[in-house]
Amino acid sequence: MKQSLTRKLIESHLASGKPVAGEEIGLTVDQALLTDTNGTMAWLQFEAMGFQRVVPPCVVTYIDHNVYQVDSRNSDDHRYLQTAARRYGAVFSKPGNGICHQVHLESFSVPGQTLLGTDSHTPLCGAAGMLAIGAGGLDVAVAMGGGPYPFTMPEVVRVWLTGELQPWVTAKDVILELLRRLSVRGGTGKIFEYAGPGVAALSLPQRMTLANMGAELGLTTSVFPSDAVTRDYFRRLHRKHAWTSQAADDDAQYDDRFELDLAAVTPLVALPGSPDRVVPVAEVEGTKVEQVMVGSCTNGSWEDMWAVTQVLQGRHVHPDVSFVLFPGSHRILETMAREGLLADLLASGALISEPTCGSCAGIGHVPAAGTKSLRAFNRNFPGRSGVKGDEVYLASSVTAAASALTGAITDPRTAGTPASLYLPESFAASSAGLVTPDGQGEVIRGPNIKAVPLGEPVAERLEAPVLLKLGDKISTDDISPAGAAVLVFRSNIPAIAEFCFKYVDPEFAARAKAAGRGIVVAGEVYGQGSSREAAAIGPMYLGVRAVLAKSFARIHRANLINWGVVPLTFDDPSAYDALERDDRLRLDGLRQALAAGDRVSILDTRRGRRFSASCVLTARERDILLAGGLLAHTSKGGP
Ligand code: MIC
Ligand code: SF4
Repeated sequence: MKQSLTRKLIESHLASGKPVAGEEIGLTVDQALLTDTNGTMAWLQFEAMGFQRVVPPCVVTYIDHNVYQVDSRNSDDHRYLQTAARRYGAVFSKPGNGICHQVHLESFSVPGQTLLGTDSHTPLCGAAGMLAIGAGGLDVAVAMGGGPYPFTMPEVVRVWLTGELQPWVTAKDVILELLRRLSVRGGTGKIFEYAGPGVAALSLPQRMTLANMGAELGLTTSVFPSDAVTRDYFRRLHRKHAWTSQAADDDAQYDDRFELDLAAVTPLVALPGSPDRVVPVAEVEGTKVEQVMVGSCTNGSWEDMWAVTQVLQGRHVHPDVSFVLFPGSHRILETMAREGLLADLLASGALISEPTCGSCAGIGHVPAAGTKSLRAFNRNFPGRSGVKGDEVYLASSVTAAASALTGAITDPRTAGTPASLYLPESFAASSAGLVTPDGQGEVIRGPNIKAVPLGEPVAERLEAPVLLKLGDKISTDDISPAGAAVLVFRSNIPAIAEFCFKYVDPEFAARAKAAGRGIVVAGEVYGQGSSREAAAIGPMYLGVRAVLAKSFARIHRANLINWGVVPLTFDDPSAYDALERDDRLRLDGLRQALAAGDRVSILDTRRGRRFSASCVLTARERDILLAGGLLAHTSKGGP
């Protein structure tokens, strides 16, 4: 059978199962990537499972989110991560060396290999012909110990690109166009494989933007061929040796396919609240913005920094605007210095940050209350910028730069004729930010590192109140917020649990603790967005034993199971309408039903109504869930 590239990558790494859409498969992991948010827990879990050394040939642990050492807590985590990496055999990427995805592509990506990361934007490396998937920390910890990564085989969709991008239109506009058409649910259970003549016209950073922000569509990942464009970029990165050609067979089979004409895409903007509230820039043109940011793992490439410089050169940032650039990596920042971009940017009044996630995760540059921020980032879930009621618009880096000059959202096509892309011959840079391990030293746990809690085995019968009733599209940012004050507690579950649903309902943590056991009710795609495990462990720690939703996002559902929280789906979505906060639900025979694969019967004791919900589990998931999560399961002798 003629094969898609995705299928080739999966079949060459298949550890178990049949790669049939909807069936669980296990994938051998060649590379793993950890951050300083989910990564700390992943290392603690790796240790708790008794592993002595990482098995995959390439494991890299990054300090990129919680970089600022405003007090000793982040530094505690950094020291733990650095000493654990050294001891157990992982490369350590120092604070300020760059955002994990950008650095990983530049320094470690290998076309044809698999990558598992603790971060939802791990698919960025799919731009270089890898199969790169984001997962919860526990799944990555198991993979670091040599275990395969279990997941449901997605449908493989061919996205056939034709045409070429028009001047001032970028890959960011293309992914916004896909979000406009398909919504944040549109990629659920799917992998997008890009193909067609339009791919050859996309630079590697443009492919990175598309692969990266496929996470916002809910895709398992995105895959690009590794071709002459990839090879040329690898040469400039001095990594020609790592390049191989990766391509689908002609006439390969796909589960679905659609076409997109790049020439028809225009500059777009996502309105505050969700990356899929997309409109043409003309609809919001003139909206005053007080803050403009360019960077993140979506728009922190050389190409973004260069394009912004072209727009700003010889002009000044508007007096009412704070304009900040976050280069994606130290290598890019160093190249910007060598190639003379920095002087022009500084002269125009731009602020240059260290290469970190920075304000993308709500760390620093929090907008003033009641003001608008325009960001060439990837997410604008409510409150993510660090302030309740924020108004964050998403756009391309050139739309952002044009708007920084005027102080209002501006169509970049007003900026004249763009220069054609300049790529430096060499992205040579110092490798001082990457520390290779020697298997030595003690692992140091400072006072901010707390023990990993264990889940409880699922009870035969659960009786508990509805602690919260939520609507559709609840993101992990809603469940466990981003922001400096919260992220600092990523290795301290008792402390981070206090922030659960803080912006949605500040009384949630107190109410959950008082109830002892609780259930959360929600609508569609519960847990979309970040892979953050704290959004499963925090509620579990507060006593949440089940989430009853219309549907779940992939990574969050896996995280709930890994921590022993039952993800139940309404059999009849109209049962959702009848439920209210504080209803008391009784789930008789819950354990029995999960074990037998039966529907779960639920009695709303306050109203005397009965309805049913399902939790379709693979045998592996069922064993883990019933045991109270993966750690509880492994400590009982499970895999
Ligand atoms: C995000 O963009 O939301 C984060 C912060 O990078 C998260 C990771 C985390 O919360 O640890 C993600 O995307 O998975
Ligand atoms: Fe960092 Fe933002 Fe990318 Fe998450 S989305 S990895 S916070 S830059």
